[in-house]
Amino acid sequence: SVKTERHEPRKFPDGFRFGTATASYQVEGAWNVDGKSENIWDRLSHTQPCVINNCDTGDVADNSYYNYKRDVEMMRELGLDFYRFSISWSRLLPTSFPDHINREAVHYYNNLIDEMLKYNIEPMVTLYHWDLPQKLQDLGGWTNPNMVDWFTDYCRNIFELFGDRVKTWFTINEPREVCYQGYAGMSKAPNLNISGYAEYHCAKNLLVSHAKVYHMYKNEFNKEGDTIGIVLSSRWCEPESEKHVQAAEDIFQFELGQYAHPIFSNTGDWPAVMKNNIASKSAAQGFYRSRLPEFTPDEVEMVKGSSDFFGLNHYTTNLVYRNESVEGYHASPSYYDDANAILYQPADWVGSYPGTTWLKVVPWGFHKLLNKIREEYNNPPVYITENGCATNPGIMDDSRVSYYMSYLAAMLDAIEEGSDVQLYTAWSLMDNFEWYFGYDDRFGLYEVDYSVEERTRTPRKSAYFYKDLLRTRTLDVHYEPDMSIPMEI
Ligand code: GBH
Repeated sequence: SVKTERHEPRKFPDGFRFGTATASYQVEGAWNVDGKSENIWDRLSHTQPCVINNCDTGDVADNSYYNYKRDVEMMRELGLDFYRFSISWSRLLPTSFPDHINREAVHYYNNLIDEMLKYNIEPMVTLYHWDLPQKLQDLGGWTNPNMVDWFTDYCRNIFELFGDRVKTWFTINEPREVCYQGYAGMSKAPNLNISGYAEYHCAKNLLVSHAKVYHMYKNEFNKEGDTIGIVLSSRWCEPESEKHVQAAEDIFQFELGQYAHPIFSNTGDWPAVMKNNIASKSAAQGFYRSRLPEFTPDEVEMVKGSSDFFGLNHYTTNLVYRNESVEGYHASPSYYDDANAILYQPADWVGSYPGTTWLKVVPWGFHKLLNKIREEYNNPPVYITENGCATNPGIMDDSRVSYYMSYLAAMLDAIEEGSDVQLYTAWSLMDNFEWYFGYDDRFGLYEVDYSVEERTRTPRKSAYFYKDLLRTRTLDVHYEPDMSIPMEI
């Protein structure tokens, strides 16, 4: 049983670190400034604008390209140990390739990094957070095996330019969202809708790309104390009842295991249930070979162990069941048909904000997920690289404060039971472009005013809470911030 209802103040382990995160397309703006070229989100938001709420775009976003000093000031107000941000490929390498390095982009990221270092805030860099150069998408994007070289070249440039000052690297943010939502589905750019096929090729190339970059870094750039790894997303999948335990296990292997098993298991390679299900479904559907591409033995070895930590983005939980009546029926290829499980959230589960329908507040799911990662993958060091929830605009975000309290408590429960969680990252420092949800869903500790050019940032109640949490290194679920005192550094 899972206990999250403890009321005494609880101290975080010594050396535990706290930060916040953002991503380039979600905050930078300046989409066509100083030589930046077009990426897949520019293309999507300009050519199919109204698939995004209010036809919003990231053209200006939080204008962090110009506001970076204020961003670092907020980090200082909060007392962050680190800040996780991503680099825009199409800004740094406008041709996509290393034949032209954009000096203005180098200048911007240098300024941001140096401003953080000046105040002892560690810059943590995500190399890829979804904004692929459009030109590479035209060449097939992550389904093209040449991406391995292209991504490696791009990362080599970043390591050469910023590696003297950055110690913590994230190769790819949420491969599952890249491949499933972008290639199989239609809820992220490039919006391909080729399920049961594209996502598996994307996944393979992406894992091999990640591993190549990992080994390049370790062999050529690594400094004392550096870590580099991948960021995986996972909801917790809870069986609807005893009868559906296997369905929940299968969906865990399809969703998280697809990326975690090749890297973190002892054997490497895809999870067995993926190989078996996709091979048999493919045969029944008339394919000459499995829709799941194979790794060569060398690739299995290269990918296995290629992450110094288990980067985890976690937000919510779903229930899972298997519909026995469709067993044996081979629908047209699709990822969830391959997985043979159905996910949903009961209507009476508490949400954080009505617009964000996918995000129900289920802290015990976080605890169970951390336990499962500990058991399944040999208790790896875990970095919580994102966690948070959305609210309406407004400063009094009590639901966010209680979300953070309950999820942090669940994390502490798992740590007490032996999970090696080493850092925690709140998503997000400030409101930003929330992909298909545009600027409707507000994830920020700071509110951003999109009606003014300055994109003024104002601390919410949750910012006061987070600041105090970081100061005391203690979780007190009865804490009430005193908002009459202005945020000070
Ligand atoms: C993260 O993804 C992203 O890394 C970050 O950029 C983003 O701003 C943040 O979350 C907040 O959304 O409609 O049921 O298919 C989180 C993982 C998984 C969340 C898919 C949205 C859609 C669920 N995402 N999910 S559903």
